[in-house]
Amino acid sequence: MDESPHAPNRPPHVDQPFSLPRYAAEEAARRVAAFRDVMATRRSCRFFSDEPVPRELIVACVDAANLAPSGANRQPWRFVIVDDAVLKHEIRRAAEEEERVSYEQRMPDEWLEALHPIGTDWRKPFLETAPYLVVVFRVDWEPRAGGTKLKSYYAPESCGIAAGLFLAACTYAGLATLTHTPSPMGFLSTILKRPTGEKPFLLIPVGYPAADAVVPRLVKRAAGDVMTFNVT
Ligand code: IYR
Repeated sequence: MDESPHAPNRPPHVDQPFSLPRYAAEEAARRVAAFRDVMATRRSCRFFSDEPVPRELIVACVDAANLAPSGANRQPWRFVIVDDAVLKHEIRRAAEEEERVSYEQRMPDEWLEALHPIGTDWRKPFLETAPYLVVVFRVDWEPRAGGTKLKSYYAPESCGIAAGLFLAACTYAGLATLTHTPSPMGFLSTILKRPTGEKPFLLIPVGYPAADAVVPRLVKRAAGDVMTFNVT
């Protein structure tokens, strides 16, 4: 009998067969380029249409994001979808209160200068215009029976990957997104009544861009400038 070369590292319960579709090199390159072209349409949008978006579409995007790899497969993210006008209003009010202090007192000049090309300020009307505010919470631990805590591993990395997949899924569906980080974001835990083991990670307004939406003329660095093979 042939012994698999993997056998020594393979515990008996790791037994589900795994394979992937194999593409010819040209077909693989075409597929990547098509994905890249979809992602190139994504811009951080601050001007949303109030046109409604079906809830099923957001659910489908979360379903895709939820496939992200995570530390020990704990899936340490929760996606809280806000489409209630009263909650959106409360979130806008609280975010603008923090952002006003940040822009006027907390952010050093160097940071404000870095943001100047983006054109942001403390006003966040998109928090009420966008049909959805998707708030990603990072789960640091989950309460377990008997008062113990089930710990997450690599929660920030895991949430970052899940949020990235969510943005990609929205983009693929033709939905505009913004990665908004009102700071500090503790107010989201209060308003959305989240348990203590969860911390707000990212606030993502989602919807269609307004007909007159504009974005800054940003230039992305070429991939070759952010990549290197082996030692430089
Ligand atoms: N959180 C603030 C400031 C801000 C910070 C960075 I870094 C940005 O890329 C954009 C904005 C805000 O949302 O306005």
